[in-house]
Amino acid sequence: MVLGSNARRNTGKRQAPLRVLLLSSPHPLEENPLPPLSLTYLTAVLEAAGVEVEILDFLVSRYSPARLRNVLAAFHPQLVGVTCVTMTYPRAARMLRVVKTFDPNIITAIGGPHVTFTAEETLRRAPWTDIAVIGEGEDTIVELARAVDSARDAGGVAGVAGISFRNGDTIAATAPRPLISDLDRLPLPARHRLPLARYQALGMPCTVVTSRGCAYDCLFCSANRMFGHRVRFREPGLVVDEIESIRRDLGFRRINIVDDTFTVNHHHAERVCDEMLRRKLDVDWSVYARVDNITPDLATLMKRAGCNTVLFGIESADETILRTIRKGITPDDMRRGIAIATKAGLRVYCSFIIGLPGETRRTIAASNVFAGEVNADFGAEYGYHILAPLPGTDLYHRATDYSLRITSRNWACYDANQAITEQATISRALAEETLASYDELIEHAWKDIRRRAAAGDTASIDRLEGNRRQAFIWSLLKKGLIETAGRLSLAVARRPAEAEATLAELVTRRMKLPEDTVRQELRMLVAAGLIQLVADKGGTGWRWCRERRWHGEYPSPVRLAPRT
Ligand code: B12
Ligand code: SF4
Repeated sequence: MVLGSNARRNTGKRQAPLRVLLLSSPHPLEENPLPPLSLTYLTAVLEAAGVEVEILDFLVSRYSPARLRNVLAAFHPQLVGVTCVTMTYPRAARMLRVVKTFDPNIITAIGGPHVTFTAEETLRRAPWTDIAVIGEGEDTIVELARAVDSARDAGGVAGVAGISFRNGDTIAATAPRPLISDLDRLPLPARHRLPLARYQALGMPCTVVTSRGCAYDCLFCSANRMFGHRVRFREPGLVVDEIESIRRDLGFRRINIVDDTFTVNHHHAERVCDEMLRRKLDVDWSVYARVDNITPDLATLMKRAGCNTVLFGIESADETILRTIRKGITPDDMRRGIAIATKAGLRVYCSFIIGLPGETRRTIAASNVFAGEVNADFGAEYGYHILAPLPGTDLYHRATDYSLRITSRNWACYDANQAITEQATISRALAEETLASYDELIEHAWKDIRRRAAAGDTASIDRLEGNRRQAFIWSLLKKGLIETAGRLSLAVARRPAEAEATLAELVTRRMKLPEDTVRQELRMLVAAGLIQLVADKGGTGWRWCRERRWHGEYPSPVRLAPRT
């Protein structure tokens, strides 16, 4: 198709605003669905430009092509954009195919850290995708929306920097989009457009970014190619305004600061902490950090300001591997960093990667020993992933230089839980065995928790409860049960106790769980203000609170009888 054929001509009459639908691509609960910042930043800039935007967040709702089609039919977007990472790319691409099949005139766009480095391949392999957005998307999406709104032909998007696009039978790329030099000019993320009650029911924290970019250059990571080598910082006062509003207006008590390395610039990190302390914010927060740039003073300040968890990328305990991957740290640095953080009272989580270049049975054993030691000495927790050479990283583009053979090009397998590389020193089977033995350790730990819970240990009971509750909520979300089982007749909806009992009965049947458990869980959701009884044009019944009606499944709006 020719881009822009869906464009509206300037007829001199005032036109309705352009409509853009933004989609997230689903991933499993084990990958921790967090409120997607990408879509909320994109929504905020589009809204500021006068565009009508809806987010359909499939991270925490049931995906089906029919559901997507229902929303397309109801909202009539002219532009649909989807965000994804490598492992979710195949699903994201299939979603855009549904969109294009539904209406070939809708312009389809895809963005995120995967397509940034595979733009041409993406357009070639998924002919129903019109535009791949490269790098930061805020300025690009606004210009794209304007181009779609007014262009007569492909020439409209050809002037938008930072994209690859389909131009007839060929694929063209425009000039690179410069990084946003002043992040403070961006509006605050439009989180109110997300179905936040669902994330809250799952017990997830809210995401915030205080800087973009990474000053390091690890072999397996694309951070600096995505967001720049020079870290760009937001004004701490504005960051804390945002956190304060997340706490006060949205009700999150936990924040995940998702900067690549929060501790890289002490002056910035200290100003964020000082401002949080000054405002006495009642929030718990976590960060990603490096062992070589955390100091006792900074760790103590972070702890005082509410930070409770630091995640360190340890990757390997073998010095040769650490040098090969350009991590720039040694096992001594790791011990020191972990000791500093735990001494300050921070919970430490160490992340390892199995299968890095040069990995052998011996280096895996060294990492295991190191993990065991820091766990015993400092109580540091740890976890393993298997190497997934992601597009945009040196390891992906120069795999053979590192004697690595990439064995799968199926992006869905790039979840870092399965071996997709081989090298002479380590077989795929060994990498997977290592992960399996780690999984066994986790299973042992859970057995232990169950045993202690049975003996009456309250912390263990709480942990088990939390886990069970999360699984219950995930099932509610992914089966779309509140949306479907929650529909009630107006008469029942007007009697809250009966409405709750009816919902519990239907959910019990669909989930095959004891009715008491279901009643108790639903009671908690009602009490916490996460689900509520609603009667409006969309129908009557239970809904997740504070969400746009697109998230529900209300295909045929009901006309409400006047109240008697
Ligand atoms: C928070 C985070 C997570 C969270 C949750 C992600 C979420 N749902 O928000 C958790 C911890 C669960 C997580 C998990 C994983 N993550 Co992660 N994560 C991040 C992190 C630290 C921040 C993401 C973020 O919010 N960034 C800020 C926003 C504003 O940036 P953005 O999402 O890139 O969006 C911008 C552009 O990409 C673009 N854009 C994005 N989408 C679209 C769509 C359209 C239409 C347009 C126009 C533009 C556009 O515009 C946006 C605004 O500028 C990033 C690193 C980073 N600094 O981004 C890694 C990162 C995204 N994660 C990564 C990876 C590998 C994973 C895992 C696979 C890890 C694993 N299992 O080993 C899983 C996959 C889970 C999944 N399917 O998402 C990689 C992805 C690389 C890749 N090629 O896919 C990253 C980039 C880290 C890295 N440097 O390697 N992650
Ligand atoms: S692994 Fe961490 S420190 Fe290394 S380049 Fe990526 S974000 Fe930066």
